[in-house]
Amino acid sequence: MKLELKIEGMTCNSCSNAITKRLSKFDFTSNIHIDHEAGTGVLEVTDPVEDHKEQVVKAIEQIGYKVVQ
Ligand SMILES: [Cu+2]
Repeated sequence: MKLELKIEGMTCNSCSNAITKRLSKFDFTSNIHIDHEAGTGVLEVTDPVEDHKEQVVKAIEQIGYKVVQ
């Protein structure tokens, strides 16, 4: 399922790259597109979606960015 997140705190390419790299480590994510200019993150996660979404949000926040709904 496709997740669309609003992410605060990204200022440049290395921010979006850091998030992409972190989320790629999960085996349930794919097609990760993080855009620092738009402040968005779009990716696919497998079931169970709610659990995986929670892990994605937690991982983004652990590296210093904030997910707003
Ligand atoms: Cu940056």
